Amino acid sequence: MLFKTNSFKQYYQFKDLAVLVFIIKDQQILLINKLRGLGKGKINGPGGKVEPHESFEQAAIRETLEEVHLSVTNLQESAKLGFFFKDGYSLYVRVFITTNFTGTAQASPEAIPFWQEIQTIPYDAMWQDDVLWLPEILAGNFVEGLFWFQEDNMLSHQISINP
Ligand code: 6U4
Repeated sequence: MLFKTNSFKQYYQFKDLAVLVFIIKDQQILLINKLRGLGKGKINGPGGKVEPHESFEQAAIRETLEEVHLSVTNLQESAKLGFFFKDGYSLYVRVFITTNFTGTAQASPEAIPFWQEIQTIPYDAMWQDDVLWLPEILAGNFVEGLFWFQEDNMLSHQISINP
């Protein structure tokens, strides 16, 4: 499948499609300790791969419910990210932000959720790219980014930030 990243005006092919969801409440953000899958052991937002015949938004709602038992609505698409790994794996991720949810965050076999002050997001425990784009989308900007990784190490990146 091919996707166009508008700012970079090139086509790329991705092995998998995925989503990330960041829920904001007052000055806090819902983060997870990821217990399995890609990025196991890191802190991230709820998310995961898009299933066949599912939209990105449907995947975002499903993954958030499965991983932290919260029902989210009014998802705002905030970033489109492409990740290319040296071993040939590639992942296209759409990132959503919302302030609308119901329920109480609860752990699952995939994630331990916790509320974190936005001012003290633990970027050192997250994927290396997160510090480049998460502050931007939290400030209301839209981000498109391409990132090249060797396992956990970011080798290079291109990023476009749009108000
Ligand atoms: P399985 O076990 O395949 O069902 P699933 O939850 O569907 O798991 P998972 O967790 O492997 O899929 O999906 C990948 C997740 O990792 C997505 O939420 C995006 C996230 N991710 C991968 N690379 C990332 C990176 N460099 N920066 C980032 N999130 C990344 O912030």
